[in-house]
Amino acid sequence: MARDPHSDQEILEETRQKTAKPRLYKVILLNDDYTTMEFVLHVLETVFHKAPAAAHRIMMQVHTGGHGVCGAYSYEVAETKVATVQGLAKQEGFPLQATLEEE
Ligand code: TYC
Repeated sequence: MARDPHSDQEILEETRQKTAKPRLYKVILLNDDYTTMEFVLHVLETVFHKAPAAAHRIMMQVHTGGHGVCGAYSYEVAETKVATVQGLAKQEGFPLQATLEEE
């Protein structure tokens, strides 16, 4: 006998399968020897909307530890922020690099 595609059981299964976890991606800033601290602070305040004290903390974390997290976003937003950082750095002639990591 064919199953009724509109039975209660069928509808409940469909509801569960459509619940996707929103995946977040960390934007990581990498250290280098040439980008100025001032420029990194500018990037953290303008691209990542950090207050001056938070920007300073993250910048020093990158400077002393090699890398630091700027924030976590949807894939599209994170990817756009990485591209924006690289575009600004290129404009100013700095080798500053940013990358993505799934949370
Ligand atoms: N290390 C750089 C300097 O001494 C500063 C710096 C900090 C560079 C953070 C990149 O992501 C960075 N001028």
